[in-house]
Amino acid sequence: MNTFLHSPLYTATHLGDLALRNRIVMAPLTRCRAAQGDMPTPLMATYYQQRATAGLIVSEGVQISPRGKGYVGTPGIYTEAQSRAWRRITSAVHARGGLIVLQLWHVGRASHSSLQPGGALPVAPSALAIPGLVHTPRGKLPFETPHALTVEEIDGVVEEYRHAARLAMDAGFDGVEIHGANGYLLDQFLRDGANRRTDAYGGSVQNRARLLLRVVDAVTSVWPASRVGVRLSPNNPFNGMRDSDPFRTFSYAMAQLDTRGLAYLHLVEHQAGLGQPEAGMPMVDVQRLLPYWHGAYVANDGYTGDSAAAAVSSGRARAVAFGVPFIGNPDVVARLAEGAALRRPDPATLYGGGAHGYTDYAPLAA
Ligand code: 8OZ
Repeated sequence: MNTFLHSPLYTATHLGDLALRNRIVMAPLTRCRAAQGDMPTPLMATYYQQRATAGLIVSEGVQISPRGKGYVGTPGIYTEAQSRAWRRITSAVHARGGLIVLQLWHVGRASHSSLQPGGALPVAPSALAIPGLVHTPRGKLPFETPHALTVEEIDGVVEEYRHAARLAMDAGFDGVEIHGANGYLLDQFLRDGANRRTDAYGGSVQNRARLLLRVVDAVTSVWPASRVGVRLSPNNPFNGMRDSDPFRTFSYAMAQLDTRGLAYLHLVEHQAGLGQPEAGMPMVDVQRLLPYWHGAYVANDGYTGDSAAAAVSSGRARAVAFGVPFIGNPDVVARLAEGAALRRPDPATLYGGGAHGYTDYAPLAA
Protein backbone atom coordinates (compact mmCIF):
# COMPACT_ATOMS: atom_id res chain seq x y z
CA MET A 1 0.00 0.00 0.00
CA ASN A 2 1.34 3.42 -0.84
CA THR A 3 -0.51 6.26 0.81
CA PHE A 4 2.17 8.67 -0.39
CA LEU A 5 0.32 10.02 -3.39
CA HIS A 6 -2.92 10.53 -1.50
CA SER A 7 -1.79 12.30 1.65
CA PRO A 8 -2.14 16.08 1.64
CA LEU A 9 1.23 16.19 3.44
CA TYR A 10 2.97 15.33 0.16
CA THR A 11 1.72 18.23 -1.90
CA ALA A 12 3.97 21.20 -2.61
CA THR A 13 3.16 24.56 -1.08
CA HIS A 14 4.51 28.01 -0.32
CA LEU A 15 5.25 29.74 2.95
CA GLY A 16 5.71 33.25 1.56
CA ASP A 17 8.56 32.89 -0.93
CA LEU A 18 9.69 29.56 0.51
CA ALA A 19 8.64 26.83 -1.94
CA LEU A 20 8.22 23.57 -0.01
CA ARG A 21 8.18 20.10 -1.60
CA ASN A 22 5.93 18.79 1.16
CA ARG A 23 4.10 20.00 4.27
CA ILE A 24 6.41 18.36 6.80
CA VAL A 25 8.60 20.92 8.56
CA MET A 26 11.50 19.98 10.81
CA ALA A 27 10.93 21.98 14.00
CA PRO A 28 13.83 23.75 15.71
CA LEU A 29 15.68 21.34 18.01
CA THR A 30 18.39 22.30 20.50
CA ARG A 31 21.13 19.64 20.29
CA CYS A 32 24.12 21.46 21.84
CA ARG A 33 26.86 20.17 19.52
CA ALA A 34 28.52 23.47 18.56
CA ALA A 35 32.28 23.90 19.01
CA GLN A 36 34.32 26.50 20.91
CA GLY A 37 33.33 30.03 20.03
CA ASP A 38 29.72 28.94 19.43
CA MET A 39 30.88 27.60 16.06
CA PRO A 40 28.74 25.35 13.85
CA THR A 41 30.59 22.16 12.88
CA PRO A 42 30.88 19.76 9.92
CA LEU A 43 29.02 17.16 12.02
CA MET A 44 26.07 19.55 12.16
CA ALA A 45 26.17 19.72 8.33
CA THR A 46 25.84 15.93 8.21
CA TYR A 47 22.94 16.01 10.68
CA TYR A 48 20.98 18.63 8.75
CA GLN A 49 21.76 17.06 5.37
CA GLN A 50 20.37 13.74 6.61
CA ARG A 51 17.08 15.53 7.35
CA ALA A 52 16.89 17.53 4.10
CA THR A 53 13.82 15.69 2.77
CA ALA A 54 11.72 17.80 5.14
CA GLY A 55 9.74 20.41 3.22
CA LEU A 56 11.56 22.97 5.35
CA ILE A 57 14.16 22.70 8.11
CA VAL A 58 14.06 25.26 10.90
CA SER A 59 17.50 25.27 12.49
CA GLU A 60 18.05 24.85 16.18
CA GLY A 61 17.95 28.13 18.10
CA VAL A 62 21.05 30.18 17.26
CA GLN A 63 22.10 32.95 19.63
CA ILE A 64 22.29 36.39 18.04
CA SER A 65 24.91 37.56 20.55
CA PRO A 66 27.06 36.12 23.35
CA ARG A 67 24.50 37.44 25.86
CA GLY A 68 21.77 35.58 24.04
CA LYS A 69 23.28 32.23 25.05
CA GLY A 70 21.72 30.04 27.73
CA TYR A 71 23.12 26.54 27.25
CA VAL A 72 26.54 24.97 26.75
CA GLY A 73 27.08 23.99 23.12
CA THR A 74 24.46 26.06 21.31
CA PRO A 75 25.71 27.74 18.12
CA GLY A 76 25.92 31.45 17.34
CA ILE A 77 25.30 33.80 14.42
CA TYR A 78 27.09 36.95 15.54
CA THR A 79 30.54 36.62 13.89
CA GLU A 80 31.64 36.32 10.26
CA ALA A 81 33.48 33.10 11.13
CA GLN A 82 30.20 31.58 12.40
CA SER A 83 28.42 32.77 9.27
CA ARG A 84 31.07 31.09 7.06
CA ALA A 85 30.75 27.87 9.05
CA TRP A 86 26.95 27.92 8.63
CA ARG A 87 27.46 28.17 4.84
CA ARG A 88 28.72 24.60 4.85
CA ILE A 89 25.44 23.54 6.47
CA THR A 90 23.15 25.46 4.12
CA SER A 91 25.11 24.08 1.13
CA ALA A 92 24.75 20.52 2.42
CA VAL A 93 20.96 20.94 2.74
CA HIS A 94 20.63 22.64 -0.65
CA ALA A 95 22.69 19.87 -2.31
CA ARG A 96 19.84 17.50 -1.39
CA GLY A 97 17.17 19.89 -2.62
CA GLY A 98 16.16 20.99 0.88
CA LEU A 99 15.34 24.37 2.40
CA ILE A 100 16.65 25.67 5.70
CA VAL A 101 15.86 28.79 7.71
CA LEU A 102 17.92 29.91 10.70
CA GLN A 103 16.17 30.43 14.03
CA LEU A 104 17.25 33.73 15.60
CA TRP A 105 17.41 33.24 19.38
CA HIS A 106 18.09 35.29 22.49
CA VAL A 107 17.43 33.46 25.75
CA GLY A 108 17.11 36.55 27.95
CA ARG A 109 16.87 35.50 31.60
CA ALA A 110 17.04 31.77 30.76
CA SER A 111 20.79 31.79 31.25
CA HIS A 112 23.38 32.01 34.03
CA SER A 113 26.30 34.33 34.73
CA SER A 114 28.68 31.41 34.15
CA LEU A 115 27.51 31.36 30.50
CA GLN A 116 27.61 35.14 30.06
CA PRO A 117 30.47 37.33 28.80
CA GLY A 118 32.47 38.67 31.75
CA GLY A 119 30.33 36.66 34.16
CA ALA A 120 27.59 39.30 33.95
CA LEU A 121 24.02 38.58 34.95
CA PRO A 122 21.61 37.45 32.21
CA VAL A 123 19.30 40.15 30.84
CA ALA A 124 15.51 40.34 30.88
CA PRO A 125 12.60 42.78 30.75
CA SER A 126 12.41 42.82 34.55
CA ALA A 127 14.51 41.71 37.51
CA LEU A 128 12.47 38.54 38.06
CA ALA A 129 14.23 35.18 38.30
CA ILE A 130 12.89 32.00 36.75
CA PRO A 131 11.90 29.64 39.59
CA GLY A 132 14.04 26.52 39.72
CA LEU A 133 17.43 25.39 38.50
CA VAL A 134 19.51 26.03 35.39
CA HIS A 135 22.15 23.73 33.82
CA THR A 136 25.52 25.50 33.93
CA PRO A 137 29.10 24.46 33.21
CA ARG A 138 29.34 24.06 37.02
CA GLY A 139 26.27 21.84 37.32
CA LYS A 140 22.68 22.69 38.25
CA LEU A 141 22.33 26.03 40.02
CA PRO A 142 19.38 28.29 40.89
CA PHE A 143 18.43 30.80 38.20
CA GLU A 144 19.74 34.27 39.10
CA THR A 145 17.78 37.50 39.25
CA PRO A 146 18.46 39.01 35.82
CA HIS A 147 19.48 42.54 34.90
CA ALA A 148 16.49 44.53 33.62
CA LEU A 149 17.45 45.94 30.22
CA THR A 150 17.51 49.72 29.88
CA VAL A 151 15.82 51.33 26.88
CA GLU A 152 19.27 51.98 25.33
CA GLU A 153 20.22 48.34 25.86
CA ILE A 154 16.97 47.26 24.19
CA ASP A 155 17.96 49.33 21.15
CA GLY A 156 21.24 47.40 21.14
CA VAL A 157 19.42 44.05 21.23
CA VAL A 158 17.35 45.09 18.20
CA GLU A 159 20.59 45.90 16.35
CA GLU A 160 21.98 42.49 17.32
CA TYR A 161 18.98 40.86 15.67
CA ARG A 162 19.51 42.95 12.53
CA HIS A 163 23.22 42.03 12.41
CA ALA A 164 22.50 38.33 12.95
CA ALA A 165 19.83 38.41 10.23
CA ARG A 166 22.43 39.78 7.80
CA LEU A 167 24.97 37.13 8.77
CA ALA A 168 22.29 34.46 8.23
CA MET A 169 21.74 35.82 4.74
CA ASP A 170 25.49 35.76 4.05
CA ALA A 171 25.50 32.12 5.22
CA GLY A 172 23.07 31.11 2.47
CA PHE A 173 19.96 30.42 4.54
CA ASP A 174 16.62 30.51 2.73
CA GLY A 175 15.14 32.73 5.42
CA VAL A 176 14.98 33.18 9.17
CA GLU A 177 12.55 32.33 11.94
CA ILE A 178 12.32 34.70 14.91
CA HIS A 179 12.13 32.68 18.13
CA GLY A 180 9.38 34.40 20.07
CA ALA A 181 8.41 31.29 22.04
CA ASN A 182 9.19 29.10 25.05
CA GLY A 183 10.05 31.68 27.67
CA TYR A 184 13.04 33.27 25.93
CA LEU A 185 13.68 37.00 25.61
CA LEU A 186 10.90 38.06 23.21
CA ASP A 187 8.35 35.89 25.04
CA GLN A 188 9.57 37.32 28.37
CA PHE A 189 8.62 40.79 27.11
CA LEU A 190 5.32 39.58 25.68
CA ARG A 191 3.83 37.77 28.68
CA ASP A 192 3.05 39.74 31.81
CA GLY A 193 4.30 37.05 34.20
CA ALA A 194 7.88 37.99 33.25
CA ASN A 195 7.40 41.65 32.31
CA ARG A 196 6.68 44.20 35.07
CA ARG A 197 8.10 47.20 33.23
CA THR A 198 6.42 50.56 33.52
CA ASP A 199 7.97 52.14 30.40
CA ALA A 200 7.13 51.81 26.69
CA TYR A 201 7.96 48.06 26.82
CA GLY A 202 5.68 47.03 29.68
CA GLY A 203 2.14 47.24 30.98
CA SER A 204 -0.26 47.27 28.04
CA VAL A 205 -0.17 44.47 25.51
CA GLN A 206 0.83 47.08 22.92
CA ASN A 207 3.90 47.84 25.01
CA ARG A 208 4.73 44.21 25.77
CA ALA A 209 4.59 43.32 22.06
CA ARG A 210 6.80 46.28 21.13
CA LEU A 211 10.13 44.46 21.26
CA LEU A 212 8.86 41.50 19.21
CA LEU A 213 7.52 43.88 16.56
CA ARG A 214 10.67 46.02 16.54
CA VAL A 215 12.69 42.85 16.01
CA VAL A 216 10.39 41.78 13.17
CA ASP A 217 10.83 45.21 11.59
CA ALA A 218 14.63 45.09 11.99
CA VAL A 219 14.87 41.60 10.53
CA THR A 220 12.60 42.52 7.61
CA SER A 221 14.88 45.49 6.90
CA VAL A 222 17.45 42.83 5.92
CA TRP A 223 15.25 40.02 4.56
CA PRO A 224 12.08 40.23 2.48
CA ALA A 225 9.23 39.65 4.94
CA SER A 226 8.19 36.74 2.70
CA ARG A 227 11.26 34.84 3.99
CA VAL A 228 10.75 35.58 7.68
CA GLY A 229 8.67 33.45 10.04
CA VAL A 230 7.80 33.93 13.72
CA ARG A 231 7.33 31.24 16.37
CA LEU A 232 5.15 31.84 19.42
CA SER A 233 3.93 29.57 22.25
CA PRO A 234 0.84 31.05 23.94
CA ASN A 235 0.39 28.15 26.36
CA ASN A 236 3.90 27.00 27.17
CA PRO A 237 4.81 27.45 30.86
CA PHE A 238 8.47 26.43 30.23
CA ASN A 239 11.00 28.82 31.79
CA GLY A 240 8.56 29.95 34.44
CA MET A 241 6.20 31.65 32.00
CA ARG A 242 2.58 32.68 32.42
CA ASP A 243 0.30 35.41 31.19
CA SER A 244 -2.80 36.71 32.93
CA ASP A 245 -4.79 36.88 29.66
CA PRO A 246 -3.14 34.87 26.87
CA PHE A 247 -6.08 35.40 24.50
CA ARG A 248 -5.67 39.16 24.71
CA THR A 249 -1.88 39.09 24.53
CA PHE A 250 -1.56 36.69 21.62
CA SER A 251 -4.55 37.87 19.59
CA TYR A 252 -2.99 41.35 19.65
CA ALA A 253 0.50 40.08 18.77
CA MET A 254 -0.86 37.93 15.94
CA ALA A 255 -3.01 40.74 14.52
CA GLN A 256 0.06 42.98 14.45
CA LEU A 257 2.25 40.31 12.87
CA ASP A 258 -0.53 39.79 10.33
CA THR A 259 0.12 43.25 8.87
CA ARG A 260 3.80 42.49 8.16
CA GLY A 261 3.48 40.12 5.17
CA LEU A 262 5.54 37.40 6.85
CA ALA A 263 6.25 33.97 5.37
CA TYR A 264 4.52 32.13 8.18
CA LEU A 265 3.45 32.02 11.80
CA HIS A 266 4.53 28.93 13.74
CA LEU A 267 2.77 28.09 17.00
CA VAL A 268 3.77 25.65 19.70
CA GLU A 269 0.16 24.82 20.47
CA HIS A 270 0.98 23.02 23.71
CA GLN A 271 -1.36 20.11 23.51
CA ALA A 272 1.61 18.19 24.87
CA GLY A 273 4.46 20.47 25.77
CA LEU A 274 7.76 20.80 27.52
CA GLY A 275 6.39 21.26 31.03
CA GLN A 276 3.20 20.98 33.02
CA PRO A 277 1.29 24.23 33.38
CA GLU A 278 1.14 25.40 36.96
CA ALA A 279 -2.27 24.95 38.56
CA GLY A 280 -4.53 27.82 37.59
CA MET A 281 -2.34 29.04 34.73
CA PRO A 282 -4.59 30.78 32.18
CA MET A 283 -4.56 28.96 28.82
CA VAL A 284 -5.96 29.91 25.42
CA ASP A 285 -7.58 27.68 22.82
CA VAL A 286 -5.36 28.15 19.76
CA GLN A 287 -8.49 27.81 17.61
CA ARG A 288 -9.66 31.16 19.02
CA LEU A 289 -6.37 32.82 18.05
CA LEU A 290 -6.07 31.62 14.46
CA PRO A 291 -8.70 34.09 13.10
CA TYR A 292 -6.22 36.88 13.95
CA TRP A 293 -3.67 35.53 11.46
CA HIS A 294 -4.42 35.31 7.73
CA GLY A 295 -1.04 34.18 6.41
CA ALA A 296 0.44 30.69 6.26
CA TYR A 297 0.17 28.81 9.54
CA VAL A 298 2.64 26.12 10.64
CA ALA A 299 1.18 23.99 13.43
CA ASN A 300 3.39 22.23 15.96
CA ASP A 301 3.37 20.09 19.05
CA GLY A 302 2.42 16.47 19.36
CA TYR A 303 1.09 15.90 15.83
CA THR A 304 1.00 12.43 14.28
CA GLY A 305 0.99 11.74 10.55
CA ASP A 306 -2.80 11.41 10.67
CA SER A 307 -3.52 14.51 12.73
CA ALA A 308 -1.07 16.50 10.58
CA ALA A 309 -2.77 15.33 7.38
CA ALA A 310 -6.14 16.30 8.86
CA ALA A 311 -4.85 19.76 9.84
CA VAL A 312 -3.57 20.34 6.31
CA SER A 313 -6.58 18.95 4.46
CA SER A 314 -9.03 20.96 6.58
CA GLY A 315 -7.07 24.11 5.71
CA ARG A 316 -6.34 24.82 9.38
CA ALA A 317 -2.56 24.57 8.78
CA ARG A 318 -0.44 25.10 5.68
CA ALA A 319 2.22 22.75 7.07
CA VAL A 320 3.00 20.90 10.30
CA ALA A 321 6.29 20.93 12.19
CA PHE A 322 7.62 17.76 13.80
CA GLY A 323 10.35 18.01 16.41
CA VAL A 324 11.20 14.92 18.45
CA PRO A 325 10.42 12.55 15.52
CA PHE A 326 13.25 14.15 13.51
CA ILE A 327 15.83 13.33 16.21
CA GLY A 328 15.62 9.55 15.88
CA ASN A 329 14.36 9.48 12.28
CA PRO A 330 16.26 11.49 9.67
CA ASP A 331 13.64 10.29 7.17
CA VAL A 332 10.42 11.31 8.93
CA VAL A 333 9.00 12.19 5.50
CA ALA A 334 9.52 8.67 4.08
CA ARG A 335 8.41 7.00 7.29
CA LEU A 336 5.13 8.90 7.47
CA ALA A 337 4.56 8.17 3.78
CA GLU A 338 5.01 4.45 4.32
CA GLY A 339 3.28 4.30 7.69
CA ALA A 340 6.55 3.05 9.18
CA ALA A 341 7.19 3.24 12.90
CA LEU A 342 8.97 6.30 14.27
CA ARG A 343 11.98 5.51 16.43
CA ARG A 344 12.10 7.13 19.88
CA PRO A 345 15.35 8.97 20.51
CA ASP A 346 17.68 8.07 23.36
CA PRO A 347 17.16 10.76 26.04
CA ALA A 348 20.84 10.46 27.08
CA THR A 349 22.12 11.86 23.76
CA LEU A 350 19.64 14.68 23.16
CA TYR A 351 21.95 17.46 24.33
CA GLY A 352 25.69 17.58 23.78
CA GLY A 353 28.19 14.90 22.82
CA GLY A 354 29.18 13.89 19.31
CA ALA A 355 27.86 11.75 16.49
CA HIS A 356 26.30 9.13 18.74
CA GLY A 357 22.59 9.76 19.06
CA TYR A 358 22.93 12.59 16.54
CA THR A 359 23.99 11.43 13.08
CA ASP A 360 23.91 7.65 13.64
CA TYR A 361 20.14 7.09 13.46
CA ALA A 362 19.77 5.18 10.18
CA PRO A 363 17.06 5.86 7.63
CA LEU A 364 14.77 3.05 6.45
CA ALA A 365 16.56 0.69 4.08
CA ALA A 366 16.12 1.89 0.51
C1 8OZ B 1 15.00 22.39 24.99
C2 8OZ B 1 16.24 22.54 25.59
C3 8OZ B 1 16.94 23.69 25.40
C4 8OZ B 1 16.43 24.70 24.63
C5 8OZ B 1 13.18 25.92 23.15
C6 8OZ B 1 15.42 26.37 22.41
O1 8OZ B 1 12.44 25.42 23.98
C7 8OZ B 1 14.63 25.63 23.17
C8 8OZ B 1 15.19 24.54 24.02
C9 8OZ B 1 14.48 23.38 24.22
O2 8OZ B 1 12.75 26.68 22.28
